Amino acid sequence: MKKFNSIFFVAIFSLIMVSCGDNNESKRSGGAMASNVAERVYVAPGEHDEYYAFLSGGYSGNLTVYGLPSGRMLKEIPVFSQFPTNGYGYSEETTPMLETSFGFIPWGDAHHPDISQTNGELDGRWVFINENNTPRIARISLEYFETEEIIEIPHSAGNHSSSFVTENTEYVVAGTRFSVPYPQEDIAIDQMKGNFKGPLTFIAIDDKGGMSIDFQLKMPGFNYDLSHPGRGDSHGWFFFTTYNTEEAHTLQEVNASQNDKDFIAAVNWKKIQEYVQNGGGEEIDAKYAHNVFNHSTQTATTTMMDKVLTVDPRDVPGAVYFMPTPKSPHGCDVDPSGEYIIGNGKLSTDLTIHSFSKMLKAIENKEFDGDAYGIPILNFESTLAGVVKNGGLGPLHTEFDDKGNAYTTFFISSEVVKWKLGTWEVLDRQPTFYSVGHNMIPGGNSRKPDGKYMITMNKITKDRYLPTGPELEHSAQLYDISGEKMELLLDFPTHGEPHYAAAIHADKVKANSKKIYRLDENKHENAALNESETRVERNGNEVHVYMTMVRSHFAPDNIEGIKVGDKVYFHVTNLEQDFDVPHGFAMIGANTSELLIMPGQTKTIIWEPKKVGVWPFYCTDFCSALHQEMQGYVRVSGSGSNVPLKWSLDGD
Ligand code: RUQ
Ligand code: CUA
Repeated sequence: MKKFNSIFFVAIFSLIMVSCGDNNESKRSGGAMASNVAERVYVAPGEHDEYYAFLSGGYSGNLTVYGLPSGRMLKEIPVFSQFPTNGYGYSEETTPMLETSFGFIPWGDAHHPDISQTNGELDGRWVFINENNTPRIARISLEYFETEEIIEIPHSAGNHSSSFVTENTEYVVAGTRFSVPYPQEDIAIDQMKGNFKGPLTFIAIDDKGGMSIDFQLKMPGFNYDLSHPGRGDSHGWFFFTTYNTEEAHTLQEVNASQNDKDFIAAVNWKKIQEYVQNGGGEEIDAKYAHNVFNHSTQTATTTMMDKVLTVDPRDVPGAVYFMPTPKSPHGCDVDPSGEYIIGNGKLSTDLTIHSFSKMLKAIENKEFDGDAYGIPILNFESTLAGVVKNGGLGPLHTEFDDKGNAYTTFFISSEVVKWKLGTWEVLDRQPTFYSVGHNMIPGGNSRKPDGKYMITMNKITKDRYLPTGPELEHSAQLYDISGEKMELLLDFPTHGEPHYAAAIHADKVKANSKKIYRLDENKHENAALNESETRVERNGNEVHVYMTMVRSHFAPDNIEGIKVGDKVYFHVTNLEQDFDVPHGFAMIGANTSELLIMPGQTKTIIWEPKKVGVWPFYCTDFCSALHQEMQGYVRVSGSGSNVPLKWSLDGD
């Protein structure tokens, strides 16, 4: 019977994949319809898109910025992975951003971007995104479109039910997907049940965006898959889906699907906040990195933290409840009013919708069906608002528009289904190509969603584009959702695997977008702010080159007296103060990436010359008609040589 379940789903899945493939041919009709659709996504040359969309880069570790409706990729922002394009994670200034308690980690698996909010509306200050593998949360500035801060989440494993933001950006939440010993210890894996825990971490955000772990809630050892904050009346609560409440430690595809219902955990974080503000909780050891990029010194620093406050939910009565939710729910979505909490039971065809107001009543009336590890389980019927019947197969995620409709993705039946909040009737369904994971409506996780566009992020690309060998990029699709029926407008390839995205009207961001780094604000300790400050200094076998760049030369551009075995630091400052005039710096044989340096910015790389000779360096970014002339030489002598240290530009 156990085996039958998984075989059954594989069979359905393959059937559907085949039929999707067939459908696709007939969808490719051209003609008048197609040109009308094309106009609606067409952004003429020189025109700007209406929305910024931030797509998770998944296993690229990064965040990509797209314009909607055009689907044009505007930028890739490095977050958790080294990025040779601009030297992030390679330059001396940025390597601290990738420090962790496990040491330097050059890669991450990014999942759920979420935009900061004020009064339940997107405010366009920051994007937060979680790293799943080595649990971390990053904050990206929407002035610089750069990663400013990364905090590691201790005691967590598979940081997946993250990084969702409360209505006034009080907290960003990071929940563990894998239950683990808490704190970690050496224990037999089959001792999991009852011994492992599922910590949920609440990270406080200050008004400059600064992140600090306020507390960790020591929940039972279930898998916490996704989460969303309450809003409106339910502001102050946070909801998490769980699966593997069976606490199975092996063959989870079968063993974690035994219980008919898992839970949505409802967490009253305001109550816990009060509890810890009054001295509640216990400080325990925890080693985690907190990395902050300072825009004034243009340098990141790492602080290793060693304590975290842990709260046992049983010590805060009334703070945590479980709502039974059928069939291993994945997505956990809260509608714009804050009244409905939607559980997407991924092994089901139905959606379960809980009511926040009924939940409060059930709590008041103590309508419990026992408890799990001391946490009350609310009676299923008591919190149930309704069921969307036969939505599709394999529901994953739900987003909302501004007209009281919800849009749920179905992975197995490869479609997105529109249904009405309150009546639960299915209004429309459209195929996705293929096997959609998340969908996203701009503002969909806020009180004020936009009702114009939706994108779906699909897991399988197959035949949608020209074939590019076995490995394909994933794919997003843009739908017009302003009418009664959803209408597919556009396919566009994405980068990595986009788990979730967040989008915001461009007007809320573009005016604040920085154009340059101001030289008069450059407090980098190794900056040369004009050519007269350039120099080369030797300290033992360490050599520091303080260099500038401006169209179209380096100062200095000739350096002699470097020896094999030296460690040469190039501290390079771009003196330009015009928008969009970066210069690059690349040194032959350097065991690192180039530097791409923005106007007013200073960056550093290390070069350890290994061979005697005269070695060139050059600018990597075509910056002027004389870009090819933007180059220089370093003379490298033998390790015992006494060639004097000397540097020059045009003989000076
Ligand atoms: S997940 S396809 Cu990482 Cu958000 Cu649901
Ligand atoms: Cu500077 Cu090319």
